[in-house]
Amino acid sequence: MAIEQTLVLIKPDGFKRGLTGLVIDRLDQAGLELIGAKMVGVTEKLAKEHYKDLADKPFFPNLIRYIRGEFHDLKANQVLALVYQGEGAIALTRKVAGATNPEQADPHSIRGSFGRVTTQGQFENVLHASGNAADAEREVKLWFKPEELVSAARAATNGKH
Ligand code: IDP
Ligand code: MG
Repeated sequence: MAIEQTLVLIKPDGFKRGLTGLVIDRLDQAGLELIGAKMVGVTEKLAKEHYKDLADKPFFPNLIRYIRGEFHDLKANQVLALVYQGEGAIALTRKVAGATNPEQADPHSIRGSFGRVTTQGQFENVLHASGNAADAEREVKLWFKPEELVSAARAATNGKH
C-alpha cells in the first residue's frame, strides 16, 4: 500500500466538547504519523473552497456556519488542522473517524461514540477526514503550505538540523 497524506480537522463541536486529545490519541494508536498541525481561523472563503463539491446540497449553508464555529460560539482560529501520513492513511483515518452520519457510524468509531445529529438535521461529527486520494491532495494543499509539513521541512534542510 502507498504512503499517503490526509487532512484531519477537529471540527468546532469536537473542539468545544474537549475531544481534541481523544482524536489525536486514536490516530496515534492507529499508527499514523502526525506531520502538520496548526490552529486556523476558517474564513468563509476557505470553508466554501474546502466544501466546494457540496455547494448544491441543501445542508451547505449550515455546513459553512458549522465549520466556522457559528453553532459553538467559537472565536477565530479554533479549528485544529492536522496532516497525517502513513500506509493507507486516507482509508485508515476514515475508519477511525467512522461514517459521515453519526447515527450510522460504528459505535467504536469517533463519530459513532461522540457525534450527533442536531434537531435541525445537521451532522455534528467531531472531525473531518479526507475522503479519497484526490480530495486529500487538494485539501492538504488548501490548508497547509509545503514548508509547514515535517517531511518537507526535513527535506529542505537536508538533514543538517
Ligand atoms: P465526510 O465528512 O464523511 O467526508 P461529506 O459527504 O463529505 O462527509 O460531507 C461533509 C460534511 O457535511 C459531513 O461531515 C457533515 O458534517 C455534513 N453533512 C454531510 N451530509 C449531511 C447531511 O445529509 N445532513 C447534514 N449534514 C451533512
Ligand atoms: Mg467528504
